Parts: sequence; C-alpha cells; structure tokens
Amino acid sequence: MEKLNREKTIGMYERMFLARKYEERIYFLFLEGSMPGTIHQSHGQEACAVGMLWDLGKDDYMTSTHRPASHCLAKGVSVESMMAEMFAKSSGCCEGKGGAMHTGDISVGAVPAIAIVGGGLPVAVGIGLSCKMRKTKNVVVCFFGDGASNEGSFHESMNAAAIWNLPVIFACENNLYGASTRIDMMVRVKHLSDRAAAYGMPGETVDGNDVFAVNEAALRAVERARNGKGPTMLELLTWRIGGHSRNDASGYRNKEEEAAWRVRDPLIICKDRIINEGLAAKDELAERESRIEERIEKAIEYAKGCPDPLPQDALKNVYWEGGK
Ligand SMILES: Cc1ncc(C[n+]2csc(CCOP(=O)(O)OP(=O)(O)O)c2C)c(N)n1
Ligand SMILES: [Mg+2]
Repeated sequence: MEKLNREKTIGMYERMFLARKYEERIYFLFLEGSMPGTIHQSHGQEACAVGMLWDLGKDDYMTSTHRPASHCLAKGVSVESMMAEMFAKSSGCCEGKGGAMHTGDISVGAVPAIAIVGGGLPVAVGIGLSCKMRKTKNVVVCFFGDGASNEGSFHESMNAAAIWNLPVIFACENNLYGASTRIDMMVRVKHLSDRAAAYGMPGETVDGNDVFAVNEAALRAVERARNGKGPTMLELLTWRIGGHSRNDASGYRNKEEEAAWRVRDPLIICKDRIINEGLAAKDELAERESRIEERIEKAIEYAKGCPDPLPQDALKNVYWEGGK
C-alpha cells in the first residue's frame, strides 16, 4: 500500500464528510417540506465522486446524473450555491431553475447534471471531442449508473469515444440497483467493466467505497486521457445508503445486505486509514467535522434568506424556439 499524503488524504475525507452531511441535512429539510421538487441522494457513494474528481482542475469537466450532490461538491461547486438551488433561489447555482436533479456550475467544470438516464454520456463525448479539437489536454469524467449502462446511449458513446480516441473517463457507479431492480436481473456479464472490451478500451472494476482505490484508478485513467491515449471505463462498486428517491423505503433490499454495506461505509474506511496511519488524531478530525457542519448550517441560513427568482426572469438563460 502506498504511503498517503496527509493534506490530500484529509482533504478527501473532508470533502466526503461535506457531501454526507449535506445530503443528511437535505433529507430532513425536504421531509420538513421546506424544499420544492424531488431528491435522489448520494449517501454511501461519496468515495466514487471524491476519488474520481480530487485531482482534476477547474478546466476539466464532469457530467453527472439525477444523483448529483456528491459529484458537484467534489468538483468544487460551492455548498452555498447548491443549497440556494435546493431552495429554488435566484442565487442558486442554476439560478433556482434546476433544482436537485440539475445542479452544476460550469465555472468549475461541473456541467449541470442531466437527469435522463444515460443522457450525460453523449454530452461527455461531445465535450471530449471539443477538448481534443481545441487541443486543451483537459479531460472529462462521465458519471452514470449501472442502469444507464443498458441504455443505447451508453454503447454509442463508448464506441464514439473509442474510435475518436477521446479524453473521456466513463465512471459507472454500480450501486447494484436501477431504482428497485437488481443488477443481476438486468445483465449477464459478471462485471460491467467487461463491456469496455467490446469497444476496444481498458475497463477496470474498482472498490467504489474505498476512496484510495478509486483515486488510484482515476489517476491512471486521467493520465491515459491527458496523453492522448483515449478513454477508459471504470466500474465503481458501491451502494446507496438511502432509497432510490424521496419516497423509497428500499423494501427490495434485505437486512443482511444493508449490514454488510454499512460496515463498508466509505467515510469509515477513509477515517480508519487516516487514524491507523497516524495522519491525524480523532480529535483533529472531529474539529474539522464540526467546522464543516457549521458551514452547512450557515449555508442553510444564507439560502433561506436569498431572494426568490423574479417572474420576468423565467425565460432568462432558457433556450427555446423563438427565444432570443
Ligand atoms: C431515460 C430515462 N428512463 C427512466 C428514468 C427514470 N429513472 C430515474 S433514475 C432511474 C434508475 C437509474 O438507475 P441507475 O442508472 O443504476 O442509477 P442510480 O439511480 O442507481 O444512481 C430511472 C429508471 C429516467 N430518468 N430517464
Ligand atoms: Mg444504480
């Protein structure tokens, strides 16, 4: 096992903790009825987001899904602008028009999330083509779920990225379910990463709850992409702690399954390693955690106090036929 860098390791832990607490607070705010819309949450999948995106720059891109909170926070979208978006405020990262399923901020390379399952894949390929044509050396990380890997857009996008040798990293978060349907009812390959071979690109299955394993695989894939060696597919094995969406009690998963994944919580795995390797003591981490919790509470207060969007701005930044 490689020796860990203190600053980076603690930074990755803090980012995962931020995403976890953000999602926990959103859950309660949502149940309270203070937020409009719906939610698909990413608790349990934080290591995929943070491990994949930690080493990217603002000029590198990320496309996300209907479950975008961890991805966006990991790419550097501010918690304040995300919170304001959740309250549908004009200071939200999408001016209050996107909501939970469409968060993003292009100024940090987070393409506003695309909630159509499989919809982000061709967009990522288009961005990859643009990077290649402009010779920018930037890369695109494209997140999608196991369910999305059965969409036609997955196959077409993988093939296009391969034949054009594009700097795209296909990051499949295999959380074993597409809504309530278990993966083994939907595919006959052992590993979703086996599908990469069909398009002539490397594919790897990684422990998606171990931020270090994800990050090592991401660094290999990013290096290939930056050096003109083309796309990679990474299958990140993970598990969502919550239900599919707001009203899902996950009755299709059993207690044993839940217990087995709970002990593999990505935050616990990361924290244990930080402590075991002596990078930080428990007290230091607790202090850092409480600063993050304070920041989230402040973001909630800030968001609640922001103005609502103006009716006359309803069509601003909306592209429609006949619009300007
Ligand atoms: C094209 C399309 N079909 C169906 C839906 C409804 N839907 C939203 S999420 C989802 C399941 C997606 O599963 P997966 O890709 O594994 O992502 P996960 O929810 O597990 O993160 C479905 C069917 C949709 N948004 N888009
Ligand atoms: Mg899934």
